[in-house]
Amino acid sequence: MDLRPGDVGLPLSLPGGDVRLYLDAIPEADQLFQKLMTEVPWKHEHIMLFGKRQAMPRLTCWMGDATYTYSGLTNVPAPWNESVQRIRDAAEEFSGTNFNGVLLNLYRDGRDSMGWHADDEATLGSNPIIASVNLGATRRFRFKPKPHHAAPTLGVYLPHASILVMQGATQENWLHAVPKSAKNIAPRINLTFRALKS
Ligand SMILES: O=C(O)CCC(=O)C(=O)O
Ligand SMILES: [Mn+2]
Repeated sequence: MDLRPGDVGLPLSLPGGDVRLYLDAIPEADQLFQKLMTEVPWKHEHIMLFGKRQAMPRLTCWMGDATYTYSGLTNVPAPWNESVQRIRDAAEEFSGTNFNGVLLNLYRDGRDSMGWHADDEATLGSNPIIASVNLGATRRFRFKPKPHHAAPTLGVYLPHASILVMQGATQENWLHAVPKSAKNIAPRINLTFRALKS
């Protein structure tokens, strides 16, 4: 069965959260992946961690209508790119919401990663809807309850052309991460579409 926009998606069992996975949700995903690899102005940013300046373990790009601050980094937006806009159309259809920005991450190989965090910046408002689009290599995505919630950790593999929609109180109750892998993993691009409040 193919899931269509408007379908519920495969719900993940996350108490106090609402997460759904849609498979094969991006038309022409192979081509779009290749285009994003070359067309996006990828940057290798540095952040301050425990008082030390450290290179982020991935390449990033913020695209959207407004400046976005996360992890102490103020990101001036790159202009919308046509391929990203096509992916945004699919993300909007499946999540039933409109987005005005997207954070793109390029995981060059298994050594690239993203640490535990929640997408809970004030500018996203309460109970934000985030549509996370996956292109390229499959990576393991993990959820961990915030300390006051005693629930098991959950891992899900996110394949090429899938969309993971996180909504409801997911960001309030859960952290998520993309761990490093010792395996030889090909590049992966993830796009998290967000709606910033003005
Ligand atoms: O790469 C991913 O699947 C997650 C990215 C993410 O959590 C973020 O950009 O906030
Ligand atoms: Mn996130």
